[in-house]
This record gives sequence, structure tokens and C-alpha cells, in this order.
Amino acid sequence: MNRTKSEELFSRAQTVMPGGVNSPVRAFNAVGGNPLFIQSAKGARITDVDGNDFIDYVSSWGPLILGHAHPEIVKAINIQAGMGTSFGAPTELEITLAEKVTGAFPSMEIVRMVNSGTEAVMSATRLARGITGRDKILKFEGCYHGHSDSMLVKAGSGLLSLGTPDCPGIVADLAAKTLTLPYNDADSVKKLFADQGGDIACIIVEPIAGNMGVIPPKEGFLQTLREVTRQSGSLLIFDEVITGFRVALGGAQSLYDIQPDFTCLGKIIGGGLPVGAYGGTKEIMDQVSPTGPVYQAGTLSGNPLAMAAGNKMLDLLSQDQVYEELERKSDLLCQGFKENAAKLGVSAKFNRIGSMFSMFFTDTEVVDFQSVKTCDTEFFKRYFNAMLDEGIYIAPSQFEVGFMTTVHTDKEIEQTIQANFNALKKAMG
Ligand code: HOZ
Repeated sequence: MNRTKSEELFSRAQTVMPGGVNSPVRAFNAVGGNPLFIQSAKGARITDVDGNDFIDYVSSWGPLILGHAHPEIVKAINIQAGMGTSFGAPTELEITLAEKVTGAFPSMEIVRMVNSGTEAVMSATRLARGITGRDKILKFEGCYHGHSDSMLVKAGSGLLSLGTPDCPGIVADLAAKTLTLPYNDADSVKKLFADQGGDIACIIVEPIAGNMGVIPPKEGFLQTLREVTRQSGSLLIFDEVITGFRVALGGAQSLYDIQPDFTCLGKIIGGGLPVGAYGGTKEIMDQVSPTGPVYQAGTLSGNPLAMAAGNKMLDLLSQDQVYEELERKSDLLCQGFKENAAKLGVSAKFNRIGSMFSMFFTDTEVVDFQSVKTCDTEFFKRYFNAMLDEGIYIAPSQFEVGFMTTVHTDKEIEQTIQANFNALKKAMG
């Protein structure tokens, strides 16, 4: 594959950006080689600056459920761009998007728009601390909730891919307030809350973990989180930045029938543009400024371009058969992958919820951070590069998720299954 222009751009990028990138996983450190620089993308396909064309399963790390450059979303952005790109003043678009979000997520009576999932989580956590008057929070090992200080403790893919378990620069006293437990371990949560429940402001969790590969919650795990938080007066935050509107219109909370106190959403509700949101009951959200004392603000919050894209995205996702089709296509792909691994004798485990999927190179069932660390990352590295050679673009880390879109055709899926067979064979050596 010719990568001349990508290589040139990467050399140039490294002179002006840390590691040549603006977000670490995309530097390809975990898979060797250098990143591809992207020229354009349309539908399920992405094209690099050297003209190499790939079937894409990264989907901008999840939000592009309807594929790249969906004509109706592009049109909505164009119309809004002609009317102004940022006002720092309210627009009707913010109300309609908030109405669509609250309509899909009954636990979110009131919603505040921000600019990213990181910001949504940071703000929701501050609010939980403000309401409860408690400092401690509980998160789970391998769950990623963005890069605010309290969250960069045992934080999943980005750090795991780089082999740095925790992050320097976090004030020790603050990090000490972030308690961590293994994902899916309900007993240890009960024990912790029996000892310290009265000091804990909130639990934050990805209801389906999506930053150490896909890991579904075990039966009863989310229920336990709901029960212990209710009993101890702490709050439950679902980080649905990846799962909200992806696994179902009402997110993971609708699949598992659990109502958290807060929900954090991200890039999906901006149609792929930079957006985040957090919300909960009116009583809780009334504590946010300007109604309440917990301050949070931003010039670009509710940005009209992002609101226009998000409104169109949610309208399109509300149409019939979207989630049925995502399920059918994802099942087709993952069945093909499973058959390939079985035929070739590759040790692999598969986790999938709807259109989020992972192929883990291990013979251990992957249920938490410990088990995900049993994956053979050297095998993944060879597999990843072989997939690229086959024209398939997957995330450059064993610990990131694959995403199906509504625009992947059955032909492209069949092509991907064949590519997977060839890449596995090559990776086996
Ligand atoms: N770790 C991020 C996704 N889970 C990477 C995002 C990016 O590089 O854009």
C-alpha cells in the first residue's frame, strides 16, 4: 500500500503536535507503523491522502451510526452555516434537540448541552459532589469517562494502549477521592458501600463498557449499583457517550431497564460534531447554574452547527428499522468472524451488543479489565496491519470497539469477513 503522503504529513505533524496527533490512540503506537491521514469519507468508506480506500469500522469512534457525510446531515450543517456558526446566545435548535433527548431518555427531564463527553462527565460529577456534599466517587477499572482529572484513574483504552496505567499531573488528593473497583463485581460494590457508602457522592459507570473493548454488564450488576446508591443517598451516573442512541434510541438504560440519576451523552447527539450533554431529573438539574449554585458554562455549548446536525441525526435514528438493521448487519459480520476464527483455530472471544463489537485475541472470557489484559496484543498488531492491507479500517487498539453503521452494505460485510479470514491467517504467520 502506498503511504507516501501520509508519511510526509506525519513527519510534518510531529514538528507541531505531540506525537503528531491530537488524540493519542490515533498515533498507532499500539500497532506499530504510522497513522493514515484521511482525505475524505462517504458512507461506510474512508479514503486516505494517498488514495487508499477502506471499509471503515471506526466510525469516528462511534458517533457516525448513519455513516460518513450523510447527505441530510451535511445539508442541515450547510444551511445552518449560512445562517451563522456561533452566537453565544440561545437558539430554538437547542430546545428541539433537548426535547428529542429527553423524549428518548425518560430519566433525563432536563438536559444541559456541552461540547464533549469529557465535559459532560466532569460537570455531572461536580454536580453530584455539589448536591451530596461528598467528595468521593466510585468508577470501575477500564471504564473511560474522558480526561478530566478525577476520571484518569484506571481509565481504559487510551492509557491501556499506551501501557501507562495512570496519569501524572493529577493532584494526589483528588485522585485519592476516586475509588475504583473491578467492572462487573457487584459483591465488591456492596462491600464498599457497606463501609463507606455515606462518603460517596456518586458511582459513574459505562452501562456497557466500551473503552476496554465491549464488555456487557453481568446480570444484576447495574441493578446493584442502583440499589446501593439509593440506599446510601449517593447518585448514579450512566456514561452513555458511546451507548446512548447507539444500542437503542433510549440507550443502554432502556435495554437494562435501569433509571440512573444522571446520564452523560456525547458526539452521537451532534451527528459527529463536537457535542456532549448531561441531564437528570428536574430536581437534580435545578442545582446547575443559573438556576442553582453549581457553576458550569461555555461559549460553544449548544453550538448551532452541532445542534443542527444533532437534530437531523436524531430524526433519522427515530425512523423505522434502524436498530433492527444494525443488529442484523452486526450479527452477520460477527458470525462470519467467529466462523473464520473457528476454521483457523485462532483463540478469540467475541463480545457484541447491537452494533458495538469486539474480537478479543484470548481464550479467557472477557468480563472485566483483568480479563481484557489477557489479550495477545502482538497478535492484534499483526492482525490490524493485515486488515489495513486488506482494505479494512479498524481501531488501532485491541481495547477499542468496532462499530457497524446503517450504510455498510451486505457486500461490504461479506468483503470484510473474507478480509478477516485472510488477515487472521497472515497474523498466525
Ligand atoms: N480513545 C478514544 C476513543 N474511545 C480515541 C478518540 C480519538 O482518537 O479520536
